[in-house]
Amino acid sequence: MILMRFMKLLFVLLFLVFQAAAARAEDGYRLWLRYDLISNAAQRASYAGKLNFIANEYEYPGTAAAEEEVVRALKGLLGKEVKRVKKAEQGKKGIVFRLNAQEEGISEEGFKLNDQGGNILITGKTAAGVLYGSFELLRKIQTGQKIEGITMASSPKIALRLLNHWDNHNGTIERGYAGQSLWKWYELPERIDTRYIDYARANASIGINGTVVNNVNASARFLTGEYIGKVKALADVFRPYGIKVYMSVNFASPRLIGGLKTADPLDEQVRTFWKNKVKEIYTEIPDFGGFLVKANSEGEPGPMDYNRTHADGANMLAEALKPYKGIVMWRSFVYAADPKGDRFKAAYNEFKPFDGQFAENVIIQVKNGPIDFMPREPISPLFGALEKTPVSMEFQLTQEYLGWATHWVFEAPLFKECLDTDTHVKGKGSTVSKVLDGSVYPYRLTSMVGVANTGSDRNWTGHPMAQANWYALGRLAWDHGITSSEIADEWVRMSLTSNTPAVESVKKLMLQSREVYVKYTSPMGLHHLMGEGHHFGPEPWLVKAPRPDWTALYYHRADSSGIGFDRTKGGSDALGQYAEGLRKVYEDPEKCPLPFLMWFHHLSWDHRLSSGRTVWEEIVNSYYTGAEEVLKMEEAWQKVKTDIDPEVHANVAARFRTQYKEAVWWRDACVLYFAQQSRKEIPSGYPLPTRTLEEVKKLVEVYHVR
Ligand code: GCW
Repeated sequence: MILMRFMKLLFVLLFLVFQAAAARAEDGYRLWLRYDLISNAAQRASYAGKLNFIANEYEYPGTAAAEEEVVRALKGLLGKEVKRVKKAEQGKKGIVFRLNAQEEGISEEGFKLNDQGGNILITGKTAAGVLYGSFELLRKIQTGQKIEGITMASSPKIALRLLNHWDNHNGTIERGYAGQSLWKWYELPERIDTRYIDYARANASIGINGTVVNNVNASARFLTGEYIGKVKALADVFRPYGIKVYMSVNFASPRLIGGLKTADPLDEQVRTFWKNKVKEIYTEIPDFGGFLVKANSEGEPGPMDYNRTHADGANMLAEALKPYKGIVMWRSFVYAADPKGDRFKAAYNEFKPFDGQFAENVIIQVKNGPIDFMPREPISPLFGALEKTPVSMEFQLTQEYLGWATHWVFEAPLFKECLDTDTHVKGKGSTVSKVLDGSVYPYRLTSMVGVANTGSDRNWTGHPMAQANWYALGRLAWDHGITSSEIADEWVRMSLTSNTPAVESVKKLMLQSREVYVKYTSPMGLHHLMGEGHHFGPEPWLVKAPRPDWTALYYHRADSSGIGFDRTKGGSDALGQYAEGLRKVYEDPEKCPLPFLMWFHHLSWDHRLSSGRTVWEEIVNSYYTGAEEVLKMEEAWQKVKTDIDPEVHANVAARFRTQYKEAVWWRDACVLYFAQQSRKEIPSGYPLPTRTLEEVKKLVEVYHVR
């Protein structure tokens, strides 16, 4: 009898434990759209009282996705089925959709949220506007904000808000650290993975309205009928979520798949090839967005192979796309191998002369910095330099140079640092944001893109915290005025916890994470110190590579006399590419902000800085404190353990251990190498590395990245 009772009790206990585990089990798949039951009963009841129905009187075309999302979200958050009705119910409160093409005060994709006699009215000029308004309302509920009396209008500041996937047809992802490609090309077009829908929902929730599905190092295969059919299948899934598809194209396609002998953009047959191709695409995908092109860069074909210009190439494609309102996104990431030159200057030099010569449906896509997604770069001088040609911002979400998927780097502060930089091209206040949104020059097209960090990993981004970078890109493309802290706040509340002290702790970690990474990898503006090819870990000693500007020495120029790249007038004069106001910020080594110093100046190791330390001391201090701060971050993470789902918590905790190990690797490598170059000792007070430089150099083999 007693045994029976005991067994029963044990059973009940086990059941409860399992249930609790199931309720909490979180693998990160749901991203920031978790929609778990609001745990505060009073708050839940308060929302529930205001959200009894969703009225969609005319079943406005295209609003089904929004309606389904609201129903699904409220079911989770409030634990109740919200009724779908035609007309607002008398005596009850609910949500009302309104689509009004004539609505004033918002743009095509904008929305209004208004409390109207207790009902929440979501107004859009288009179905996309209603969708974005719905997600905004849900975000307010997810983050515990008041919806009573709400009155707001919001329109995106940037028109084209895109992800760029560097996904290949064989399922691999260039610089992808979260598994294989999301796109299962071998299953398409017949089988639609439900994940494509969740991908679209996630994007729509942050306002992303386009996706380039394939790598800029493009296979011509994507332009075959077979692949156009596969891309069409994706386009059909994404359309209800306001997302257009775009493709990267290989400039040599007329030769590679068109049976022509040339891809010369001025050749009539080549032009006809592209016109026919574009027609074929639009027959399948009537709202196709356009082409992204990496031409004459890192071995990719381009118009210069035929002694033509970027403008010739871009305009030829633009002409083919124009009848369908398609666009060309032509990348400025070009740099000829010039051992005597400065790669910093290449893009500006190649594109500035063509300002005004590009067709009206061409936009030049520029990476945030002049080199290549380094942990910290000054802005590309092309921002503000092209007056008559629209310029787009390309950020990198995938952490190629930011520690892959094991280092926690919240990128919003990096994005904001760049967006808030004043180009001074039209006097004070001509920030990069204002250049991009067309308020400095009246650009016909505006765009901001992120190189995606998504992959087939269950949690999408490998590092669970890297989801926040995807989130940040969307939010900033919609409104570059939001702060990093606001973005972090929303994201943490929706993705991790609503317990305010824990939210604050995690936010703090997020907001410091990028600076910490910079400290232990690239202090004071040192750049391009990473391993060759794989771009992982430190290799400051790299002096030989297929191209001089792929070595580290090219950039840091460290020898016994000093360190840093002189880009002043006396050096490469890259600073001459900035407007005077910005040039002045960096030009004087005594006034140049320390985080950018080595980008612009070559200084002696003993040069005394505003911090009171010498250059050498500052560098050493940065590497040591950066690595130590990783440990402190890890400790702070342990303190929020009870507030975070155990699976996610353990995942991040484990990645911290890798991050620390690699931070110490960076520290030892750089400190030992620069000690050798400078012939200086590591100042007292810092523990000496326990290994020699030669030992550290071998570590890259241990990590199996070669
Ligand atoms: O950062 C470099 C990457 C390449 C990439 C290139 C580019 C897609 O190492 O992998 O190629 O930039 O942006 O084109």
